[in-house]
Amino acid sequence: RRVEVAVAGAGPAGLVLANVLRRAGIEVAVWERFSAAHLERRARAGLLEHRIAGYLRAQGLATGLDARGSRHGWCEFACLGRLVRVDYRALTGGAGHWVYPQQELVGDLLAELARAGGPARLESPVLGVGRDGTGRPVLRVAEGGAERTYGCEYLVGCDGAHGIVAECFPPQARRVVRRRYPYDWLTVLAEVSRPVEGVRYALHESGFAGMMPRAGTVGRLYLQVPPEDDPARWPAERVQAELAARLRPAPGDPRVLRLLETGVVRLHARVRGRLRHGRVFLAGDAAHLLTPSGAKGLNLAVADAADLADALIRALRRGDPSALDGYEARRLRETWRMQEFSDRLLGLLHLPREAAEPAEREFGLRLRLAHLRGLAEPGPRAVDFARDYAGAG
Ligand code: RFL
Repeated sequence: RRVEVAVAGAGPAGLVLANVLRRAGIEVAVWERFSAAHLERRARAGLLEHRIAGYLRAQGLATGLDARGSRHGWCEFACLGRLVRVDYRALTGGAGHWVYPQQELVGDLLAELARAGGPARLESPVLGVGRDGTGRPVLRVAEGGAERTYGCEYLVGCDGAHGIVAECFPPQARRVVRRRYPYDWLTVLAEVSRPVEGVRYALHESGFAGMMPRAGTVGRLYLQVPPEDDPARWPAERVQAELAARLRPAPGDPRVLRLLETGVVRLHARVRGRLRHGRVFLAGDAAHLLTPSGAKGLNLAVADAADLADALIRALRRGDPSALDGYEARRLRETWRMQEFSDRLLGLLHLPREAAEPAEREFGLRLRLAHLRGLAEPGPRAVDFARDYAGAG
């Protein structure tokens, strides 16, 4: 059994890649370990950058986004009783976000792929990767209870942060650089009293809290907790009280009514040194992991897929591998740009661990408030931040 391009993982990266390749007439197959029901329930990201929405639209993959997504273009920072609003859509001349839950995008992309005649092979995990005598990748997959082998011209690992494709790289190409941040976030999906219209970041002496829009009256909330804290120490009432204390909703602001889902994000970031080994490529979270601070992970995953789709089409249809040869360098450059921004934003949102005394904590907050005010006033500093935040290049 053979396909031209084999894709491991039906997340946003794998599904965008497969859809675009199929539209170009390339024979592509996607293997995914979970069922459609599981993928369409898995709530994660929800903010799509302007350029990513534009790309999906240009590829004919934005019908659901255009029908059910909403636009969003400002964020605000609560600090020392002040609220500083950054209208990044205005500052960038129109580069706002689209609010559209990741699981709905994944559902749309699965449906589009099926419509294009090549449905994803769900509940079919990739078990291992090898090479044939010509150096072409060979996959071992479990399909319908049987183990099968497929050969391909190119294999792309879009199998997320714990994927196995990257593990087939030789040890020297498996190097990863990483940072563990000295805090974690409780992450909560909650029913809120009214739709969240913009992102709110709260800088507070007890720690950071955040609220991001999702569909309708569902919000994504974040609460800084000490690293490796036990989630059992955070019952719903404590989470709600702490969110209210840090976010300080004014009358008319969305209030948390009910917690729907609670988890912990261990805040770390990492980047793989190599995104390519021979005919095997990595894209999305399989290649790099960002903290959720700047809402970049999903966008970077789709941007990787867009770049790689274009490069594979050139290689397979025009016999020109030059774009594939530059893939790793282009994506690493972009990844580090996003990592730098996410790291900068985290530094702004969290007080340093050394600031233990109240006076030091207040000093840290006052510095941050001064900085935030600079981001809200028209000028080069504000425009730079807005462009980074909106992914406007
Ligand atoms: P995914 O979405 O993890 O998809 C990988 C897929 O591969 C499958 N898989 C396998 N399939 C077959 N065989 C195997 N051996 C396999 N191993 C794994 C998995 O089942 C899965 O379906 O990776 P992808 O496509 O690279 O997409 C990345 C994004 O999902 C991720 O970056 C974002 O969700 C990150 N993220 C956010 N990003 C944003 O841009 N904005 C946000 O607001 C935002 N919020 C978040 C987030 C991630 C969160 N998580 C994961 C904790 C909020 C949360 C809570």
